[in-house]
Amino acid sequence: MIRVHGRETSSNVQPVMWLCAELGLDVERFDVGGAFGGTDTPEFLAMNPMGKIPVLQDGDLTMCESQAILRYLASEYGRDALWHPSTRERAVQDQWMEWAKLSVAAEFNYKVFWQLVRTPAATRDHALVQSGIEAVNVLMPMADARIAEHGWLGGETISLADFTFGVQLYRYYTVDFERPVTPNLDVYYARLQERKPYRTHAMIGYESLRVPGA
Ligand SMILES: N[C@@H](CCC(=O)N[C@@H](CS)C(=O)NCC(=O)O)C(=O)O
Repeated sequence: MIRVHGRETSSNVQPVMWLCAELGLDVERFDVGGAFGGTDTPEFLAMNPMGKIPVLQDGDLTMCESQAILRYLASEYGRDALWHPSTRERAVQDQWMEWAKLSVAAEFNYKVFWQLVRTPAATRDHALVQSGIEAVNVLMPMADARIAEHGWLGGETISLADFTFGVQLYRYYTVDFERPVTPNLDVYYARLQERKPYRTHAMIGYESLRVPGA
């Protein structure tokens, strides 16, 4: 039995839970982090000295960092296409997986979403929101073009790149701001929603994260 430590509202926990469900793995998840607390106990810090979620336990393996966890799970339990056995094919999947984290999540999640939902309007950094939106206006059309050409972000089949990227789309499409026109991305998001594991683990409401006055 795999154990995942982390609240379901965490955008770093969600891709891990979504992947576990897609792979049919038996998982027990523990509510840790945010309002649940528990990330500063000696027991938790022994698992992750950074005090961050998610933490994965699989037998005698304990690890953190969501991207590394996804790679581990796909390598250990995955179907080939998710994390391709060919180095060259995998390199492209990996590139887009990192792009989704280091560009899309950094700009959308940590600037737009964080400021609009997790920061009171009175202390909101409007310049930061604007810079995030400007970046999103470049990044999402890039994803749109990539999906139009290949069907999925990492290539012709669903891969880990789609887990890192796709998990951000529920927030992206539901937070109130003006989005660029991306017809192929819209269809891709609709396709993701046909997958039960995606609906269950990536479409998690975030009202419990909203701060008063946001
Ligand atoms: N690079 C790490 C980032 C982990 C991270 O920042 N997790 C956040 C939640 S999304 C966290 O632990 N925040 C403190 C908390 O929820 O209490 C990863 O990808 O796993």
